[in-house]
Amino acid sequence: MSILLVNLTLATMADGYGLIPDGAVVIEGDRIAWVGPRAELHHDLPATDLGGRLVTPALIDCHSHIVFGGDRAAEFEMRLNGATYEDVARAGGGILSTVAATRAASEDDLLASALARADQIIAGGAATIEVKSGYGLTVADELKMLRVARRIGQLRRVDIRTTHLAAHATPAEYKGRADDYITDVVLPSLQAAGAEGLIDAVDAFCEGIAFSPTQVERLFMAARALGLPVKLHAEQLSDLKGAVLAARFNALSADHLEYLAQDGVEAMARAGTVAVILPGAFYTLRETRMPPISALRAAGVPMALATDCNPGSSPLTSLTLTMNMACTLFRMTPLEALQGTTTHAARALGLSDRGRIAPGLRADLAIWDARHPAELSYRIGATPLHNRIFGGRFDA
Ligand code: DI6
Ligand code: FE
Repeated sequence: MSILLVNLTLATMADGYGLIPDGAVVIEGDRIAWVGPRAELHHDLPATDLGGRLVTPALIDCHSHIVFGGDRAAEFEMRLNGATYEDVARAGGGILSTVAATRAASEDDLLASALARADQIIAGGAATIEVKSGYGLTVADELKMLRVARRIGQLRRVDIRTTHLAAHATPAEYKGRADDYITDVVLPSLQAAGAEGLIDAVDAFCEGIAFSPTQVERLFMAARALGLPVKLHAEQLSDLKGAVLAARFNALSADHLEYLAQDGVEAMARAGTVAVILPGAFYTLRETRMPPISALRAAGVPMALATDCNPGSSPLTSLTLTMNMACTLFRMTPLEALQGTTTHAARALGLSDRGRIAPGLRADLAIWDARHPAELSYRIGATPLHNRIFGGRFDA
């Protein structure tokens, strides 16, 4: 089946926005077959007229935790009454309350709540969502989360990439024994999930309240032995040199990075590790330390943006709001913001078949009620999506 799209402004994301004002796109099957100015196209297919709308690559949410049980509205209220994120975590709340709710939930219940979140991200123009485990913290419950994540991709028109994040927190039964937790749960769940083909990458939370660089290194060695790429929650609350460690393992990405220092920036630049910037967590935690955007820009580190959708630090399901926050809070440009949710997000997932509009790539496109890509970052709280093409087919 072939489709010809005309009367549109294209942002191909080749070399900046790669704008083509009166563009055309030919799709064959689930791939893009031709892209360019309408005037250069000689094709006798019936054309679909997009009314002058903007067409970009479909967005990519390259860092999310959308599978979890319960919610944390009560914690939100606690923090507004003065508790810090660490206070909440040390009081057995925080991540661990979500762990209890996730363990108690059936696969079907987890799926239902995750689908609602996925639907919101998709309705904002996404066609690829990365989903992490990390709220089960037993072998069985981590596998349960990963299976639920994979089922989202079977039930919805979205490509799901799954990441093993058993090294997210130490569960109560291993309090003070994080090394034993890694031995008993993190490494065995990695082996089991790898054997079931349930994971595309391996992640950890490297932080004072989570895992040390030495502990993360054990995990990364195991990932390497399985041939799985790594990524890391690094320098979110302090500078433990997680990004330097991640770069040493050629990580796809290091994420958060508010406390990243120059040595980390340089290590990431050398390794080609993407910086995943998560303004939703910065905003929710009322963080004041900004990720070093200018230093990352100067060093040529590609910057991606993601929702980090999770019940504690970023209950956010809009990628365009994420882009707006990155511009307003971090002074990223609208071009950087769109690269961050397309080209660079694809790279943060190790995917070279999407994130741009070019022949041979997946035909995953977002059609917007907008004329210029800056509008996507400029509007606050709008969902300017008009339609989506996923795998070469329109949503509606
Ligand atoms: N950093 C975060 O901000 C989230 N996880 C992480 O490693 C928080 C997860 C949660 O609070 O549930
Ligand atoms: Fe996260």
